[in-house]
Amino acid sequence: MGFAVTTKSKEGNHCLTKEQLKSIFLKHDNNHDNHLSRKELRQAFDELGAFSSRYRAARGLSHADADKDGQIDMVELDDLVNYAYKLGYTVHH
Ligand SMILES: [Ca+2]
Ligand SMILES: [Ca+2]
Repeated sequence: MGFAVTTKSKEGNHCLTKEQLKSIFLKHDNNHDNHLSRKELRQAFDELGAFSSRYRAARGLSHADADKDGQIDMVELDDLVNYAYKLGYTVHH
């Protein structure tokens, strides 16, 4: 992707848009089954620079996994994006 991301909001940084967050999550659907497993979520949060990607993946799952199958499908993804968006991940310019 070519840019560094951080969880800290500093002046001059721009929050990632929901579209950017979504594309980052989708990029980590490594087996292209249109579901994000806990492992794939962790990798996505790693890229976002989460302090604890394990914790964030667990929180994101419990927040967005409506049918409790342990994976985020393309409908649940919007909730996950909203969850991540509120955390305010930023991109350096
Ligand atoms: Ca997957
Ligand atoms: Ca689910």
